[in-house]
Amino acid sequence: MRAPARRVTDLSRLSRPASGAGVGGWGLLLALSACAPPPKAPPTSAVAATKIDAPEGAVLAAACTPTGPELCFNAVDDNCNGVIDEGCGVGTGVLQFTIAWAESAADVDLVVTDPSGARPTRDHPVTSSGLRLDRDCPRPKETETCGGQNTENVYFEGLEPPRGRYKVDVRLEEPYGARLPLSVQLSARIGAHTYTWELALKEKDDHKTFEFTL
Ligand SMILES: [Ca+2]
Ligand SMILES: [Ca+2]
Ligand SMILES: [Ca+2]
Repeated sequence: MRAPARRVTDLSRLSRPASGAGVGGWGLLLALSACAPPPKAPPTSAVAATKIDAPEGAVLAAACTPTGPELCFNAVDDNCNGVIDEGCGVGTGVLQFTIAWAESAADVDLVVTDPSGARPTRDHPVTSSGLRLDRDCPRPKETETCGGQNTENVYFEGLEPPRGRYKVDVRLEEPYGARLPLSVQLSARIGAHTYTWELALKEKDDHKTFEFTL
């Protein structure tokens, strides 16, 4: 992947007039200021993960195999376009993390922690950095937003996620009698790359963690 070209203007190279500069010097500076283009927003730099620590015992799906049209709420990029569960009303961005599991009774939690240690929760669904907890199921029918599926989704709302270490934790909150080990699909979209793992959670509070650095 090629990083977009960066245009950097080093303002420190523009020399200031000496204190004794004459009117001509100031006039030149004013003329330069009048012609200078307005300051631009910084370019959106490439978002790519380094130092990836995969979940223990999980196997990374090395290549995406298109299996047909995108299916909703299965945490799989079925059509291999790099976006997970698009067209399903699920939020996505330069960072997106999605889990799904088939055993309907169990409750699994997806907890994403940003480099400052902040994490979106049900009570505070957006961190100050812009990570949003977008789907959080299962939950009571009246507040359910997952079409009856077991899925959770967290994504970054802006274009420039903070740099540093991220932690993505998948925890079996409560099996509620589900068959164990519980199989959970985890997909992570980081910039132009999508990673998919199949996790096996053995008992209540068992969890798998995936870490990376931006
Ligand atoms: Ca897709
Ligand atoms: Ca899908
Ligand atoms: Ca949950």
